[in-house]
Amino acid sequence: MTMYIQKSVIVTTIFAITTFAGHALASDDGYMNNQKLDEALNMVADSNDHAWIQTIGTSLGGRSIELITLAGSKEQADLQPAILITAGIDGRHLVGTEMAIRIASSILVEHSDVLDSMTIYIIPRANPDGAERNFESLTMGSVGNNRVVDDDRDRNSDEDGPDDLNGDGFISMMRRLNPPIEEPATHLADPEDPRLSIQPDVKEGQRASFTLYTEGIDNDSDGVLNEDGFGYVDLNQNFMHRWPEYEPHSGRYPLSEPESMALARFVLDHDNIVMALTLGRHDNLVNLPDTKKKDISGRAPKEIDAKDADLYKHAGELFKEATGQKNAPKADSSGSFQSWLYAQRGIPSFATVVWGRPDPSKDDSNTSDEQPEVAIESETDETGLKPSGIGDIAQITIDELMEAFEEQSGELVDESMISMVTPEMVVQFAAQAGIVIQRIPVDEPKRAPAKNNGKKKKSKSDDAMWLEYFEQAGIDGFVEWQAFEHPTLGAVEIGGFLPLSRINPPAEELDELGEKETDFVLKLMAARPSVSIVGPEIKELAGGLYEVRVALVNDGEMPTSTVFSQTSHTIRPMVMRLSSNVDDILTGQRISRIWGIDANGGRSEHRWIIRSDDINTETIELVDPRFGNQTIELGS
Ligand SMILES: [Ca+2]
Ligand SMILES: [Ca+2]
Ligand SMILES: [Ca+2]
Ligand SMILES: [Ca+2]
Repeated sequence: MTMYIQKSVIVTTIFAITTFAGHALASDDGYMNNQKLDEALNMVADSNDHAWIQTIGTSLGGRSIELITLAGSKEQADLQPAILITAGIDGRHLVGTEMAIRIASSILVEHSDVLDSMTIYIIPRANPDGAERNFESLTMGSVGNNRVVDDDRDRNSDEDGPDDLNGDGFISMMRRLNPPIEEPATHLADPEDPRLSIQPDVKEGQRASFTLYTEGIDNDSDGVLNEDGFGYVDLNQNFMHRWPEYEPHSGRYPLSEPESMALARFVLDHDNIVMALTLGRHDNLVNLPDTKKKDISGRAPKEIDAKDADLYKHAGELFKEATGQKNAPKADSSGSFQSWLYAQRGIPSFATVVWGRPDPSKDDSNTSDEQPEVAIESETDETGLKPSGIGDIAQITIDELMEAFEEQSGELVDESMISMVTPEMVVQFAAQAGIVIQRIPVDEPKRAPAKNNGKKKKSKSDDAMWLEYFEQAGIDGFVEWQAFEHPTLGAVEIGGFLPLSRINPPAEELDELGEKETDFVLKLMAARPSVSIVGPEIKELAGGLYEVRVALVNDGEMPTSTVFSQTSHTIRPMVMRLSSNVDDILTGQRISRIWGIDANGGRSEHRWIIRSDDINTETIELVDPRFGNQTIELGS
C-alpha cells in the first residue's frame, strides 16, 4: 500500500481500517468483508462532494447492494455519458471489489476532472451474500447467492454438503484409494508431480488408481456423497443472453434473483451508460472474444459480432498497455451479466478477471517449456473442461464430433442445430466416430486437471503452472495430500488446491493492481465516443427555399454503439427532428433515426431542402439519451 499512502490521506485511511485477518482466505489479510466494504464506501463518499452512495437492491440474505456514483454534480450524474463498473457478481471474486473501491478513491482524489464530462457508476459487490460466505471460518469458495436449491430433486434442500473432515478450515478434495469394482478408478497421481491428479493416458500405459470426491461424508445416507450442498443461484448464469436453462445453478428463470434483477433494473433505468466494465470471472480483454459463433437463435452472436472485433481489439490494447496482464482463463459466458449488456443492451461491455497467474519468472531454468500466452483452459468450475450445454458432455467432445462430421461429409456443421442434440445422440455418434467422450464432473472433481489430448502432452498443465507459481511466490495455495480413514470410503487422502487462491492475488498486490485498473478505466473513458455537430450549413436556393446540411461526427476512439446493436436495434437511436411542417420539406426526412456512428471521425450526414418564410425560426432537435439532447437554431 506504499504508493497510496504517499498519494493521499483519504486512501490511506481507508486501507488502515481494512487490514483484517481474513483467515478464510488463502491470501490472508487485507480483503474486505461486507462490513469493511461499507466502512470504506462511506469513507470514500463522505470525503468528497463528487460521490454518493445509493442502495439499488437487497440480496436474498437481506444485505444491501450498494452503488457509488461519481460525477461532477448530482444533477448532471444521470444526464451525461456514463461508464458502469460492476464487481463481485461471483462471490469468490473478492479482488474485483477491492479494485472497484480503489478505482473510486483514486479517481476522486487524483482525476476528478474527468467527472465533469462523464459519470462513473460503481457497484462494488453485486452478490454480498456469496462474498460473505467466503469470509466464514469454513470456506469452499462460494459462487452464488443465498437461494436454496434442491440440487438432486429429492425434496430436501442442502441436505448433504461438503464436510471439513480434516478440520483445516477448507473444503478440499478426497482421493479414494481403493475404489470398489462397481466404481472404477478415474484418476492417478501425475508421475511428473504426484500432488496433481490426472486422467490416465492409455497410450502411455497409465492406469487410474483412485476416484476423486469433494471432501465430506454422505450426511443423508443416500449412497451419494455431497450431492446437495449450500444453495445457490450463480448470478452470472441468471441473465437472458444464452441463459443456460439446464444448469443446476442458473436459476428457475432469467432474472429470478433479486441481485440479478437489481443489476438489470439499474441498467434499464440508465440510458446514459455508454460502456461497461465488469470485474469478475470473465475476460474479453486479454483474449479477444469469439467473433464467429452464433447463439441458438442463429441471430445473436455467442460472444461478439465480427464487426465489433475492432472495438474489442482496441479496448484490449488499452488494457494491456495499462495493466500488462497476459494470462486470463476462459470462462463460459452463458447467462452472464457482461454478455447480456452487449447482446441485449448494445453496450460495449468489457470484462476482466483483474488478476491472472503470473508467468514463472524467467531466471528459473526449469521452465524451458515454452508457455506462450495461450488461453488457459480453465473453466468456471475449474475442472479444466468447458461445458457444451449438452448434458454433462464437455465442449471438447462436441468439437471433436463436429470435426469428424465435417471431415466425413465435407460439409460445415450448422451450429444452430447443436441445440437439438441430446446427450444420447452424442453417445451414439461418438461410438460411431470412435471418439472418447469427455464429461464435466458434476459435484466432484472440482480440481481435476485439464488432461488429455496428446497435442498438449509435453507442455505443463494449468495446475502444474499454478503449483510452480505458488512455490515461487511463497503462497499457501495448496493443501498437501494427507491420509485419512473415511467412515464409508475407507482409505482416502485429503488435499488439493485451496478454494480462492487461483482467483484472488496476495493482498499486498492489491494496491498496485488498483493503480493499473484505474489507469485502464481512465483510458477507456478517454476513448469513449464523442459526438459533435458540424453545421448547420444553409444555402438559399431561391426566395424562401433553402438547402440545409448537418453532420454528426464522432471523434472518439469507440463507435457510439456496438455494430451488433445497430443492426439488431437493441438500443434507442439518436433522433434528429426538423421543426418544419412535413409539407414544407421537399427533400429529406422530418425525423431521422441514427443507430450509430463509427469511431475515429465517423459521420452521419443529413440534407434537407425546405421552404420557409423565416429560416431563423426553424430548428433541428437532436434527442440522445446517451450524449445529451441539443437544439440547433438554423438562424445565425
Ligand atoms: Ca436435495
Ligand atoms: Ca478440509
Ligand atoms: Ca448424500
Ligand atoms: Ca456431506
